[in-house]
Amino acid sequence: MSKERPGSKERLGSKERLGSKEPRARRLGASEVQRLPRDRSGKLNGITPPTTSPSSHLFFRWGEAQKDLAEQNERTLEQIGSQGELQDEEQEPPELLCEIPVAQNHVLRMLRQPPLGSSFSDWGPSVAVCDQVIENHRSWLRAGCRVLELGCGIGLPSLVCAALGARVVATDLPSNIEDMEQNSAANGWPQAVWRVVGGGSEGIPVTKERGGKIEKERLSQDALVEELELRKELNLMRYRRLTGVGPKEGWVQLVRPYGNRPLLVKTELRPPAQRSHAGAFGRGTIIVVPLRWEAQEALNLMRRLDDLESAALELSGNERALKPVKARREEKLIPNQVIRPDGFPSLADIVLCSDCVCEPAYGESWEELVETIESVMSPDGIAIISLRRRSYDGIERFVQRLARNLRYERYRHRKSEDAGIDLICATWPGKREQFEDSVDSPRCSTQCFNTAVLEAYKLDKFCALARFDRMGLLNILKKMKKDEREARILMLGLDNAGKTTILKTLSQEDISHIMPTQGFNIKSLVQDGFKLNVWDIGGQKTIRPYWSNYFESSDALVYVIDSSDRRRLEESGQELRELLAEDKLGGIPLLVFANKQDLLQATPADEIAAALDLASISDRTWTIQACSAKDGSGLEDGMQWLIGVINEKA
Ligand SMILES: Nc1nc2c(ncn2[C@@H]2O[C@H](COP(=O)(O)OP(=O)(O)OP(=O)(O)O)[C@@H](O)[C@H]2O)c(=O)[nH]1
Ligand SMILES: [Mg+2]
Repeated sequence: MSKERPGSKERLGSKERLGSKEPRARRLGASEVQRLPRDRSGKLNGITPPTTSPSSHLFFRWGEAQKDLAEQNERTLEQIGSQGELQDEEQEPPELLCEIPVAQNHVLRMLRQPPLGSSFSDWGPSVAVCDQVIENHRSWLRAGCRVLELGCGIGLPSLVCAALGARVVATDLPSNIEDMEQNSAANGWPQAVWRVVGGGSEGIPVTKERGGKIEKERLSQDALVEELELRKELNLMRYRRLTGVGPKEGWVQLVRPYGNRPLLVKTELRPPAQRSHAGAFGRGTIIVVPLRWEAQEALNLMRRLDDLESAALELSGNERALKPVKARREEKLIPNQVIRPDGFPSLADIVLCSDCVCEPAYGESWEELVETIESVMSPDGIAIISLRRRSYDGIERFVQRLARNLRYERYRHRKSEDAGIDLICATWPGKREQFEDSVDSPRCSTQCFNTAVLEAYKLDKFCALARFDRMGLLNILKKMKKDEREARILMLGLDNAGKTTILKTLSQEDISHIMPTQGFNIKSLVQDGFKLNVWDIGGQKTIRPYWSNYFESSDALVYVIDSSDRRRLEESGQELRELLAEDKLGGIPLLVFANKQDLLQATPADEIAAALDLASISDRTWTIQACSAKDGSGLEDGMQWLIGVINEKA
């Protein structure tokens, strides 16, 4: 099985780019390779990087558990062999990989159809992950939880989870994604899906044979179909219907012969998962998507999936299919524990990752791997990670990084009869657990605590925020010992006012791709030897109720107004008045930024001051500063003023 295949070194290179982001995730440089220990003949000593997969097709079949297994296996293998879908004459016979009891009297048989000459043989890490997830989280899978596999390769864990009912997102680098796409398609999770967009209310015409007679029944508008054969030059496609109504299979035209209007368009939508009931088994979904290990990108992916899933549910008219799971999970999360405004994506309940840490092959890409896991793992989710031990593998450093924010259990995987695999199950720490400990502990300096918080909270990661219940967060803020020359600045204002842009401009970061803030951003700005920890909180209406969580221990309030938006001036003034009436913000200096002054229609700062009746504020020092976050004007002046008044107060 494990013949080394020519060219497998090149293939290694493609997985090595997992999470590639200069300079960390990279192949070792020539000089570093030279420094690695070698034997007398000059060969690298003891380094055995993972063999990444050449194509391998995985199938699964349901079977009856009570039947004679040997006989059953033989029959299943024969069935696969006779399908002839993916094999030619010379191909190796299919091979039974594993059997998993999944429901009453049912086993799932995972089979592999190796393409000619394929050498992939290191199943241990994937099997270890499957084992763990099935043993401990089968009910989650069957309830349709969301699973994200990172670096999926040929995707054994993804297929197993989807077969049990989970909504799976299998990800790998763009260059590695083909194997998984083929495996998904071979198992009935089509990846080439089209949606009927033409034909009006009657739908589009279908023929049974190519060029044959038009059927009576049409393919309904919005139906999702799987592409079986595409003949673009003939403007024809053979399809299998996945949702909607109409003939199950047939030929359709892609665009209307006159006028060129499309009748079908390719889509990322997938038919919704069917949840399973006790004793039965469901059928999940698999979406295969390229993903580099990068926190924000992964979070964006989650958001996109939410949209796709709800669109698919709507189209299938089966909106209730997933609601019960969601409702139950959210009920558990909401009461005063976590802050997840509407519009925040549902994160991954289970994150899977097999054999993706090996420094000789992938460099330090584990750093991005951990960041990605942190950004997508739901507050009560779990990450299951298998690690094949190799020389100089970097696994200890990976685990140390993981432990910075996550709690984990680690053990040797014995079931795979392979002593060289570690399994890690990581979760967010329980309420307060980790961070309060670290604040109280003499071993941990404030400095270290600050870094941990900043690490966890960079970007707009609500999943990280969700780790604290309210009290937890407030206690932490109270306990943070403040340096005399350090101040905590709270920056608020309506959505779209320009808060995040101001923060980024002040810290000289790129402002061309700013998204509405879903959680908050913290930045430490150093000015005149003074450190300003600025908290920029999202201003959308759904997030405003959470502003009060951040009032504690603030030294100043910066309130940002979009001067170009006269219509919302009243709303902005109302929010400001409410803030000024808050006890916890009592007496602290107020800086109002009249932002977007670079726009022609901007209202001048003095008019805004008059409209907001700032002159009536008598319980604190305040000022209004005209500024533009776009060109930076006025920002420094505002901050100078702020430092001046905070210093005076101190
Ligand atoms: N012309 C101009 N546009 C600006 C200025 N400041 C911000 N913008 C734009 O206003 C939009 C909103 O900016 P953000 O910084 O995201 O606003 P925000 O207050 O952080 O919004 P939320 O995160 O939703 O609370 C972006 O498109 C910015 O490019 C400015 O000074 N001039
Ligand atoms: Mg913002």
